[in-house]
Amino acid sequence: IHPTAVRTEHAITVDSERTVYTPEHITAKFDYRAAHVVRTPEGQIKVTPTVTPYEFRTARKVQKTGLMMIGIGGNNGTTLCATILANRHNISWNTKSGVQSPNYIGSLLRASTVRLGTDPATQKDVYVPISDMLPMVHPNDLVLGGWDISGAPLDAAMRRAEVLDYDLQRQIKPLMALIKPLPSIYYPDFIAANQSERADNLIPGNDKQAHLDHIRADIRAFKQTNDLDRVVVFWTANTERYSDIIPGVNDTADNLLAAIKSSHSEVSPSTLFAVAALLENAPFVNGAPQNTFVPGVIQLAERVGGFIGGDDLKSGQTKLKSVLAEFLVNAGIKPLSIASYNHLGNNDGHNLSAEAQFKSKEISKSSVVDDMVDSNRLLYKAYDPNATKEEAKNFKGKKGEHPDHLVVIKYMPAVGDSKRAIDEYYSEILGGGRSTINIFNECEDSLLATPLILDLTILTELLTRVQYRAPGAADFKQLHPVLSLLSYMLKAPLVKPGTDVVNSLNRQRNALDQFLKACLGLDHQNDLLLETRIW
Ligand code: NAI
Ligand code: DG6
Repeated sequence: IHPTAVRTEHAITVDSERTVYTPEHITAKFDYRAAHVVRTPEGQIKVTPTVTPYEFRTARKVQKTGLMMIGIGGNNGTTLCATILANRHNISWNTKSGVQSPNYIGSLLRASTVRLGTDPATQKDVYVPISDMLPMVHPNDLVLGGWDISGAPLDAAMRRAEVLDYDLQRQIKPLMALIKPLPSIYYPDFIAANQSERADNLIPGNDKQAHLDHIRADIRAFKQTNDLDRVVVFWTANTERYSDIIPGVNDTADNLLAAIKSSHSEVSPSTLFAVAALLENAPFVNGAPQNTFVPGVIQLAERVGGFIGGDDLKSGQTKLKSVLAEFLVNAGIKPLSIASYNHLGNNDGHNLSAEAQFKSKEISKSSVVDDMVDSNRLLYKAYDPNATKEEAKNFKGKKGEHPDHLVVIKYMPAVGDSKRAIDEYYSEILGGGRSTINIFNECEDSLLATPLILDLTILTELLTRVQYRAPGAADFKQLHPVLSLLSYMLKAPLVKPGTDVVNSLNRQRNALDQFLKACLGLDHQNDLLLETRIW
């Protein structure tokens, strides 16, 4: 499905000798200010401010971009395609409460703003859409395609998903019918057995090398047929079970490529897609929780200079948790337990009703408070091998003291895509007191997830066009292959090996804002608001 034209507009210009515009690039000097913190043997903390001058260079031409989704026939895939088509063709629809126009609400890039600075005349803050910060793909311009083990064309798949209003489905049906999922790879062992009845659109055989070659050819053909500059490959298929990490099989890039050649049983479909994408110079994003990015994939990405991002879309319950847990810990309140239940009735819920697939989701949903707990050793004791039994009674192994954290997901067909999530935060307050916060959150799962897929795709395309030059370096370089700047939209962010994960939603958002500003040579506009504090 083709968009009509590729846009070129870009609204913001920075007026500074440190930011240079040419027809091809925006090049900006940026001083990265940080601090080195050292604990002396006497227990003192010594802080040394640091300033490192970097340069960022962003190619101005937005690439004509295709989005190839694995699982395009699922709830997310069909909702995303219908949303883009409705926006592109300006299709409004009747609902019981009136006429609804298409929009991109829920997209950080298309529906949220960033504070640029202050208007000197009015002293008022000036906010702009994030999408105006740098040239970015407009979602309406994405060329859509992908694979599904279910061969239903997207009009039928959309009906099966039961997400969109009838009147939208009715109008969009002819356009959706034009999108037919490409046959895909199905290794039944990796997803729930209850998915087998929809698996009717398969690449034949069991030869994993042949499967890899097939997927690579699909990506090349899609790129060529649609005359694309860039393809982003996106896993929005069923959650898989974790793959075992086996030395000699998936621990290095070479071992993984050899394991594919010998059709080793532990190479999952998602890992195979990731390898295919990397070998075709297509960034790969994992919207589900399984460990697609086995060490061999990360090494391959580093070797070929490809881009990867993941894992698992952070849409509702976990997004709220990454705000609330931080709020409590930063307020000096100590969560003792977090209990998260949800039930849902869509096909994702059906797949997650199997133990191994639930386990993958449980892991990604559980890791989200770890860094907040680690940040406050006043409230939570660090692991100490010499602690007494009494002192260590709340230790969760090497994690040290940590709140109890329970995640439960149940399949409830009747509620369809409308997920019900219940959370209890039980915390210690002053003098041994207790505070309990209960949250009941009801949301249409795929309507929250779809804008995240768009944001991840659009940011990924942008990040392929940004290069940096470190002090003293002769040339500009691309960013590290692991795109941790995508963390805001992801439950268990993949980060550069050896670096820490940041789960706090506020910090993730700040990092993104600051990065976009750095590309324009703007210092981060912080909340000091000095002019409002002084005479
Ligand atoms: P879904 O079950 O409706 O769609 C998944 C699609 O993947 C199905 O059409 C299925 O036939 C297809 N599929 C399975 N294995 C495949 C393979 N090897 N190759 C190609 N297609 C394959 O699920 P939904 O709701 O669209 O979610 C998709 C994924 O995103 C799930 O893994 C889910 O856990 C994850 N996710 C969803 C969120 C949401 O709010 N909807 C949020 C966070 C993550
Ligand atoms: C139930 O937890 C199904 C899941 O796929 C979630 O809907 C999805 O992962 C979104 O999770 P959260 O925690 O961000 O709402």
